[in-house]
Amino acid sequence: MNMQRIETMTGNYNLENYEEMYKNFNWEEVKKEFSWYDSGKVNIAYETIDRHADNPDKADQTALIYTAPDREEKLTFSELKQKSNQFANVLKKHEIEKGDRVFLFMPRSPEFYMSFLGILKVGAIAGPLFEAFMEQAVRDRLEDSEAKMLITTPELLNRVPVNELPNLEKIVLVGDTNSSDHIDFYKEMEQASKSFDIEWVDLEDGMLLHYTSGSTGKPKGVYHVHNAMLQHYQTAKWVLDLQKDDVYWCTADPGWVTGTSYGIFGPWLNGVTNVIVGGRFSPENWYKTLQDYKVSVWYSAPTAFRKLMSAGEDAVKPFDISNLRHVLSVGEPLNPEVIAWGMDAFKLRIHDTWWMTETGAQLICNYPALDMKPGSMGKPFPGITASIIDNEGNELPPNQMGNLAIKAPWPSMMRAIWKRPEKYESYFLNGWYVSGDSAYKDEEGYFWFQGRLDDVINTSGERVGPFEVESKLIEHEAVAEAGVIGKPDPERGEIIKAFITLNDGYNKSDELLEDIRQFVKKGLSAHAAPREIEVADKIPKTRSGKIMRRLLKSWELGLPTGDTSTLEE
Ligand code: 6R9
Repeated sequence: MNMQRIETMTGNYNLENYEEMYKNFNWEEVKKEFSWYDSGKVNIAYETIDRHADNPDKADQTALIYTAPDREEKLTFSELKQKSNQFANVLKKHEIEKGDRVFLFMPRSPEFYMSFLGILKVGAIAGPLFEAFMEQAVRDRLEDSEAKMLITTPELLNRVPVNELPNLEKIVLVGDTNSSDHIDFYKEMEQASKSFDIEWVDLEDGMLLHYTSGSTGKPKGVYHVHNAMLQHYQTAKWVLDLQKDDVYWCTADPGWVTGTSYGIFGPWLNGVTNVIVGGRFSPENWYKTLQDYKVSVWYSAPTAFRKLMSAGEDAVKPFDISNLRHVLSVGEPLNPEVIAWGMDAFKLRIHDTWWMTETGAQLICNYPALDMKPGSMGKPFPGITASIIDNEGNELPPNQMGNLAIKAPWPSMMRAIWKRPEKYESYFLNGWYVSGDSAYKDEEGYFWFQGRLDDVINTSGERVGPFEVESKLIEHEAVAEAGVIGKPDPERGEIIKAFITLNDGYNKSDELLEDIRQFVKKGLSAHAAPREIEVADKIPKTRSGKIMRRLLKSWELGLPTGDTSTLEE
């Protein structure tokens, strides 16, 4: 197979001629697809669910298929409308109002989606959290957002420091509970009316806060508004290529932006049946899901594809996955060898897409009707101007590496970093949004990812800030100082490696290092716990006291150390 270029495969795609459309496209045209174009009344939850529920041709179509080892459930658009209305009524009863932050901390389940949509229907701002988060991670996010309500399960409640969060007035528990202090989800849902008057909001009103990591400071709240629907809708149509009879599966958790933009909005704005899988990953489960639900469009991540790849071709053979017609990837570089494996295993191309929590939706993509160059992220979505710029904000010619930047704004762009205007401003230069990724563009306009320019770690597609891990490490009684880096790993992309120095009286031992690892795992989350910990004599720092992670990385990889003039004595 020619791995330099894989030509487009035959099919009837929503976007037939990318180049043509790129020249002519205008976001204004997309607005006409929505009811608010005439009515002036906007709510993304209405466009996502109710619009289809109110359409006799679509009302009884399955919107959500939930499958987990112990549970299977299907909801039509009409049922999902009613359930989210009921939850919106529960929220109203408990005085949740427009603009309030309501967080969700629970596993994927039908209740998650009812709640999430209910939050949007009252005009409040939803904050989804990974179920894997431990106390510190939960606290940081609820504290910063000043969340008024949390929806969680009785099992997860013990990771919520309820008494230390003065703004957190109410807790909804989903599951068996005898608690009289908290709101019982099932009981209140039963009593709630199935009709609800949606809170109509402005396109620029907030709807979603996703916390994500940078290289410094605590995780930041990336703030998204209802207007993002324009891009969720259009990218799901042209990049995911969603069509009327598709069954779509996005493997991402809604704690990650992919799990909201393309696990909720993209598919449902396009009225497509959406498969949601709970429980743990195993190659057999995944192939069985593709087979049993006749999944036709599948959006996943390199780390998952690499796991399937290492399970071997025999793992896929027992399953009939012939309904699959379009496969996509996001979150980390998609290795050409994974694409080659996909051509073998599925007889399909895996389409890489590039975007970020801050960008709200896909920006640089491979399209079904466009030739693919394996290793390239593809070309900018119509209506998006992408470029490579230098540190002064000047555009660079083809094949020169620099900052991957996007002309601001675009419909789904974040509108703020919660309570940190200066942080928000720091993303922009000369009218460009600067991504923090380095890349180059070739003569044909394909973009090629090169790496992160900051110290953010990407492990199994999860974005982890070294500062958060370092802060946790030094809370351990044995740890004096810590520096954390991403170390290249064939399956996970990167793993987290920590360098630490020990306090007096502590000696290095396997038990101690394991204890430290567990400490981070229990405090933050499993994916933030360092896989490797190395005891060092000293952590290199600049004269101003900043940890020189770049130097740690060079040591680790045996590379030249470069400029060390700012290294402290
Ligand atoms: C949606 C999402 C964003 C960072 C981004 C980049 C990396 C994402 C990628 C990719 C290479 C791709 N990234 N997609 N790197 N190729 N196709 O991933 O959001 O969690 O905020 O991560 O992930 O470094 O800057 P988020």
